[in-house]
Amino acid sequence: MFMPMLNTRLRSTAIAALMCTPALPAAAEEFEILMLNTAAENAQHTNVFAPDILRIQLGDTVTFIPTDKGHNTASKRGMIPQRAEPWNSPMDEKFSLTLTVPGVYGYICLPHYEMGMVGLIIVGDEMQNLDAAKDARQVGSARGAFRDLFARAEGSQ
Ligand SMILES: [Cu+2]
Repeated sequence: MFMPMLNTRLRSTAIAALMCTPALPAAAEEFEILMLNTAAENAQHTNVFAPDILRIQLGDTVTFIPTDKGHNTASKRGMIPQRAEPWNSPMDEKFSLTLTVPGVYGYICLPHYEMGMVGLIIVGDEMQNLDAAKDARQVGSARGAFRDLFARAEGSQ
């Protein structure tokens, strides 16, 4: 007799607590980018970041994972928003970034940049520095690799 009443009361307390929760902005999320010797879906595609395009919200954290050896991650000069901090991670180490400036971030693997090991992180909904990032000077296979990433990023807006 007593127990069902208690349960009912607990349940309504929980519902009341849910209803009183103010609308907060979505909590910051965590993402991972793998540094790989070969792409999972195509063994011909060597030295890749996976995913090579990542869309996140302001304040989210991205961790680069050294799944395979011989890679790092570094922001590319001219390819990050003006107030954003550049980065250059140690080789073969896990490396986390919390991105708090909206825009496009172009980054590279230093040893494999000219072979086209590059990636894009898009923070927020507006790619305010897109034109500047597209105009950045590239060398070797990085030129085509970034062109492909920008085309895909703009195509999936
Ligand atoms: Cu690499």
